[in-house]
Amino acid sequence: MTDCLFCKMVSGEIKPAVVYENEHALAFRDIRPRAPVHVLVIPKRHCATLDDLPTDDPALAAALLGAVQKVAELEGLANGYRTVINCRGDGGQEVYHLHLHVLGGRAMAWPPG
Ligand code: D5M
Repeated sequence: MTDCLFCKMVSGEIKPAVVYENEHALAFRDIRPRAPVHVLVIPKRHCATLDDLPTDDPALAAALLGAVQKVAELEGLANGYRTVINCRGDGGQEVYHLHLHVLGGRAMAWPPG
């Protein structure tokens, strides 16, 4: 999608601080970090929300979760981490290109706000 911020990162029009990528997923540092480590994992193909993730393409979901595992390894999150997907309005989603937040480097509180 031409007017999607995160699609521009996939195409290279905007250059994020890339942490990891595989065939289907790109991981880069969040511009407004909420923890010492805050990385976003996105699908390279445009999906607006979690509800739009195609369930007929299990390789895509597997690649996203595999990228989360790889980010945790690369960022040294041996003590654990949190993965968050904000979905639409009540979920607090701001950018409408599916992304998994990977937060770590400190202990997380529960429940989230
Ligand atoms: O989270 C959207 C996230 O996207 C939020 O944590 C900031 C991040 N963001 C916004 N613009 C950028 C750029 N340009 N680079 C890196 N990170 C960015 P949401 O779950 O939609 O609320």
